[in-house]
Amino acid sequence: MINFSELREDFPILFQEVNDEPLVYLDNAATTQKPKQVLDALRYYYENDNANVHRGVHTLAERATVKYEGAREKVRAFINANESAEVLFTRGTTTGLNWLSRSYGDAFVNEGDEIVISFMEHHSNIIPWQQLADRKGAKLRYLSMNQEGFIDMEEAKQVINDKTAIVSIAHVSNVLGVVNPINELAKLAHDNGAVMIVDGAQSSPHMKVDVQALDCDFFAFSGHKMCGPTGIGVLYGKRPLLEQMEPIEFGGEMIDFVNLYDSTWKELPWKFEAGTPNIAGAIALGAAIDYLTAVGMENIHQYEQNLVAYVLPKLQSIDGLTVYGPQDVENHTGVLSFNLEGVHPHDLATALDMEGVAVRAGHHCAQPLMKYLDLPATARASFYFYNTKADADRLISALEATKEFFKNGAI
Ligand code: 7TS
Repeated sequence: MINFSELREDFPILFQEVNDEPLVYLDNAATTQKPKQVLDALRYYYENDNANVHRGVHTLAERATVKYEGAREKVRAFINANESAEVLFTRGTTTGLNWLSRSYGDAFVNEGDEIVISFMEHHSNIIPWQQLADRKGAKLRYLSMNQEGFIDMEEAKQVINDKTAIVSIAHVSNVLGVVNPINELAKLAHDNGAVMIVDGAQSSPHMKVDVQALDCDFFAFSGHKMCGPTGIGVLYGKRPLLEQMEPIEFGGEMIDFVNLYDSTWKELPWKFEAGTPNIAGAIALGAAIDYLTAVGMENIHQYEQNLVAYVLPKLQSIDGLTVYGPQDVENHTGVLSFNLEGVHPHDLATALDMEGVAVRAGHHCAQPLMKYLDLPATARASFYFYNTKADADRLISALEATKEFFKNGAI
């Protein structure tokens, strides 16, 4: 049995006061905090092994290379990729999706082809496809969903058709907390000769991801949302697709031979990793994966679902408060967006911050979703495994206090 309240001790940043109150950090969808084990791995690397990878024959270069490639193998196991050559290190989800738009999109999407996304996508999974559609004369199409955020799969069967070249969907929405049916969408994509791309930014930190079981062709995620450092992320792709794709950055590290007027590339995965990579970031991401794996992704998921079961009904019972996304615990992950009647979400987030409770307010980089739901913005509390029921209680009491304050202020 994992004692989750003991895990909290691994996160030094959580033990501080904000506005004279103990911090309650509920902005985990934006970025998560880092355990000592990850911070130690970063420091250890720079104090003991720091060297450039893949070029030196000296001992430190060898050690750095072994650790960097070891981190790639950890990622492979974490997402159950077939081989570590299918794991490309990036800066994060945004970079992975932009690479796909440029590398896969420019080569394989033609005029008149269709690219299918949904109304709930993060801007990172919208703009690269708008740009690709513009470059190629392709058409961008949106899957719609119901009020609770469930994609309309009957409509999806029409929208995804033989014109579709790419389907790119978030595994978990960063606003609605809903889990999307990737398997079914992948089947529709494949039946129509399209590739399935998954934006895994909000799923990889919280649940077991198996890219082979999902049957996606590409899967992008960010280290900083899963206890790793900023500036490191992963793009997974199936080997036959990556083999056919051209790199989008050129320079050192990614070449085999450079002649005067042409060059050849290294094999996978290195042909995509031009320049000195984020070696320390990759190694620290490996440490984050070790940490998460030791806790167990199933345990993390279960623990978070228990927290949602505790907090969702409490939120729903606050008069004047609307929670968006699925209304039942089973379908709602630990991302909870809401509005309190008569209080702008920014004022709400500021009032909660006065009580030491950190939540995000705004459009959450999902402006088309806000438009679709006819909302200017929402407040969002997003939980991770180091949050507790006591944190949930603090959120609820701060919300009650804010409500009272604004009610009385209005009189
Ligand atoms: N996709 C989704 C679903 C996300 O939630 C985010 C970041 C990204 C892509 C981009 O990730 P990045 O690491 O490349 O920036 N989401 C959020 C958020 O909800 N609040 O701040 C960042």
